[in-house]
Amino acid sequence: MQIYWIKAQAPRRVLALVKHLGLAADFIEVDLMGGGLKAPAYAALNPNLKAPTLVDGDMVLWESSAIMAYLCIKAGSDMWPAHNPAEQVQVLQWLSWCDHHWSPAVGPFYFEHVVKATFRFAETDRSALVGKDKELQKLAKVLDDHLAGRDYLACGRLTIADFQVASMANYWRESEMPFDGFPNLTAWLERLKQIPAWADPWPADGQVAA
Ligand SMILES: N[C@@H](CCC(=O)N[C@@H](CS)C(=O)NCC(=O)O)C(=O)O
Repeated sequence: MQIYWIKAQAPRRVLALVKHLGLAADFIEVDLMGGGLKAPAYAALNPNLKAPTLVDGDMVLWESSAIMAYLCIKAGSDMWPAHNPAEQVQVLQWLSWCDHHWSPAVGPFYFEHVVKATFRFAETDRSALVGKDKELQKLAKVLDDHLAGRDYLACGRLTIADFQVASMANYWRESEMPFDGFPNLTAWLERLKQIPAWADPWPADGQVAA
């Protein structure tokens, strides 16, 4: 099994899960700044020209949530409750909420402070974030209220919903995300950081895509 990745939040979910589940994989880093996502060989795997991508024999899969579900099925992990429809819809609810609401709100903060610094292509521009606090705080309240009295988002245990929703917000302090008034949300983010694979998901060694 091969996982193509760059040092960014969507691959982070997948890399953390592979490590957490103890699955064997070859990790292939794609050179984002060198145009690796647009290289014909990579584009043939992932026509979105994004990472992550999983290749497992004949199976080629993109979208981190789908890849995470695949990995759980492969490992027999209930972090994706493949055999429990009532639980599955709980997880789906958060995966969908993340992609359609949370990511667009949290993404600009993550992009300005983390993506630009990681790939060193521009300076943080705080003016791009003016006025974006309001929507982010509206959604942060949804999370914070839900997490009152709960350790995890769904099913009363760690699931792929936690990795999906936490991936950009993990960097909330350095990204200056306005979460100070949301103690359940920040406690959950800190709780996840106690999971070794979540705290350090990046492969220690691996290949670079040709
Ligand atoms: N919805 C996709 C998002 C994929 C995505 O946007 N990946 C980003 C990294 S977080 C990427 O490849 N960005 C490079 C680019 O857009 O050039 C998923 O969850 O896998």
